[in-house]
Amino acid sequence: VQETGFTLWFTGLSGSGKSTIANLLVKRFEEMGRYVELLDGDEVRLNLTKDLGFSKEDRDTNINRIAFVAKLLSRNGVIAITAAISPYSEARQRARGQIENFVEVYVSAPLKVCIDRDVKGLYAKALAGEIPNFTGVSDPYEVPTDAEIVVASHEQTPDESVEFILRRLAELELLRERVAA
Ligand code: ADX
Repeated sequence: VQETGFTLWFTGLSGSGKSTIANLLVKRFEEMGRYVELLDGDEVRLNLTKDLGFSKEDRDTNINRIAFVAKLLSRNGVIAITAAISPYSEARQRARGQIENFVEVYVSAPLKVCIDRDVKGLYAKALAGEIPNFTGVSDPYEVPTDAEIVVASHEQTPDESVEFILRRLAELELLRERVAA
């Protein structure tokens, strides 16, 4: 029996914790014996979308390509997890429209928290004007209004976010059994 595939579409500012939570989820799904593939923003940009920059047009193309791959995977029983900023709601809506079991996960963290974390040191550069069109600083981030799941990464640990997401997926009947917290 093939399991139900779905796409967990993470969205959130750079440094909000998308990749951290997504990587923990990959482990959990593997432990459940599921096929899972993570399309992480940075890794995708090194491969599938190496030709793209950060204009709105390029970001939209980036999202469209990720959505296409996620669609192919999840319709074959795989859990596809995407973790790109995906700042534009229209592009996210397009992805939602073409993927059957689409679950949007908004990792909400105030910009100030992401700036303070500055995991990659990019906010400092963006604030100094060294990186143009930086999301949250000099480029928009359109906050999701219809995300199935919202996790506040400044108010809970990554593990707590993971448990919350797994519970929500059980409620949405995308995971067969309820996972104990
Ligand atoms: S998206 O907008 O197209 O979804 P994506 O997640 O692939 O973005 O890439 C974002 C990552 O690229 C950031 O986490 C950061 O490491 C890096 N980056 C480089 N330049 C920018 C920029 N101008 N805006 C946002 N992120 C940038």
